Amino acid sequence: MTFKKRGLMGCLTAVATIAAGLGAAQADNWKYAFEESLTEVQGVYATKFKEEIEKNSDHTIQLFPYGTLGESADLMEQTQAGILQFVDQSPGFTGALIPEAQVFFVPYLLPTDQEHLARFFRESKAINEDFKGLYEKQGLELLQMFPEGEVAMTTKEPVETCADLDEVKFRVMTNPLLVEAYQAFGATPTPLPWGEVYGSLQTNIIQGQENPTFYLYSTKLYEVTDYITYTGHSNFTTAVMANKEFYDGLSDADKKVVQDAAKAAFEHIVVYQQGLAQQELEKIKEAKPEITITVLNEEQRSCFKEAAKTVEAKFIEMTGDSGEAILKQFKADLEATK
Ligand code: 6CS
Repeated sequence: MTFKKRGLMGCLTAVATIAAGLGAAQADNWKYAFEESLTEVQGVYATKFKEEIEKNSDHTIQLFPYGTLGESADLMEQTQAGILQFVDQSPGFTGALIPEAQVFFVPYLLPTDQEHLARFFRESKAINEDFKGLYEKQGLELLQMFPEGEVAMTTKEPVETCADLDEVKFRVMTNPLLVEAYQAFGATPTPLPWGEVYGSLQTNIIQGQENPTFYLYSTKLYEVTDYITYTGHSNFTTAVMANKEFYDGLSDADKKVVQDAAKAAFEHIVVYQQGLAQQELEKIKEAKPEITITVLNEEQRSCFKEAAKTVEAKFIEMTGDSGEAILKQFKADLEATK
């Protein structure tokens, strides 16, 4: 081989090496923040998502549970700025950003039956198609929405009807429609970030709040309230999303890995939650035997159901045609997945 030939071969080898390098996926570390601890529902979802991504790609996921990067509003800012690649944020905190996501706070819209809910979240056009466009407008790629369980009210005094909420300062997430809902229920709604809830109950700044049963136990809310009341008016929903610019920049193969991981984590979380509320309620009773747990009957629920009509009208007033279309699709999807 002449020197000239060896030179050409060398060049070709170098070009081939660079080309192979470009073709191979780069292993990245992606940051994913959520609003709960690692062992709570959002944490269990995030852990499964991480496992799936790391099993099916060279990428790694770094998880940031609640408290490590600030409150929910901070997590959203960091995701929109591209500091975080993934975030789990409940529509309870996304209301001002995506008003249509407040549809989850129209009372008695979602069923309490967990199997029906799972089918709805899996198959709903509103959830899986319509909401995607609304999140996109805010620089977010919606990956998955999922339920976290029926919401219960916890208070310092018994609640058997709307009249019992009179003069009760009731903490809600920072969501305008949730404020409307508790106003319609007769309470004095008090929007607060999560970090202020336990202390505000302890110091009597507020006298009530709502959350799913597992969270009442894991965050020890039963220590600072004496009554747990199931009115059946709401199911806690959350949403996992990616920064859109980041997501759009992924290869098709990586997009598939992300989508598949989101779906696998959804199926995992549905099974994980079977019986969870009842189990955690038993633990609350064990920790605080004197707690009063009440499931309101139909008659007791009637004033809350009546109030729901006002809240639904308010939702349409706040969101216009776009919200009305989502609401209509929601109802159709709920009917279709019964
Ligand atoms: O009430 C809240 O603010 C919180 N509740 C739950 C179930 N998850 C996170 C959220 O911050």
